[in-house]
Amino acid sequence: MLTLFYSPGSCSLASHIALEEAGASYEARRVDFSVQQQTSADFLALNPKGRVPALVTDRGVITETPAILAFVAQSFPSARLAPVNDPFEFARLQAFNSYLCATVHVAHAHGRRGYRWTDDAAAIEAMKAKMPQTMAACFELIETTLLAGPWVLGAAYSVADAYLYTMAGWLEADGVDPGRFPKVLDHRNRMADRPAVGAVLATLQG
Ligand SMILES: N[C@@H](CCC(=O)N[C@@H](CS)C(=O)NCC(=O)O)C(=O)O
Repeated sequence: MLTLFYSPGSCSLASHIALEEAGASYEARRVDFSVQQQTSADFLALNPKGRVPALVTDRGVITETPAILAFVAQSFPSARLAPVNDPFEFARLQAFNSYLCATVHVAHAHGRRGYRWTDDAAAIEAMKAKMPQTMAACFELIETTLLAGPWVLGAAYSVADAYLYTMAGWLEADGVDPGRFPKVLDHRNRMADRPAVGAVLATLQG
């Protein structure tokens, strides 16, 4: 049995969708950010990083979205969520997921969590002001170069699609018009039609 610790609206959505697409048997447990549950002693004992997602497995806890996505894809090969037997294609998947994790997510975090990088109030405001521009630049690259189409890797759907869907869902709140990125928008709409995505979103609203 797997247990996913998540928070609605966060990057944990990608792991949640991947588990659902995999047909995994899992429990989803909400971490309540409104009461800073991610910094509670109980949660820090589970994930000392104080972040979601965290996936509890029978061999230990996995953190970091790209690691969780690769674990889910490799654990449920019949779901075909990654090119697990092709080292080059798997590296392409990891490169895309790493870009989302290390560059796009960090750009997004500058908008609301600037305190991670500085205590200077003016610098925090400057990071917040710059964030829509850096997010737009990231999505320009995704639109023109990284998103092969129709799915991230090309013809085959993969866990990278769940991850892109998650971050593309942040564009409006980040002050970026998704209409600037027709391929990304089309991808987002097709993702929303997938039964697994609908099932996860229904549980988050309930
Ligand atoms: N690199 C991590 C980032 C995890 C992360 O920053 N999660 C955010 C939600 S999107 C979080 O838990 N934030 C809580 C906080 O900063 O207190 C990953 O990709 O899983």
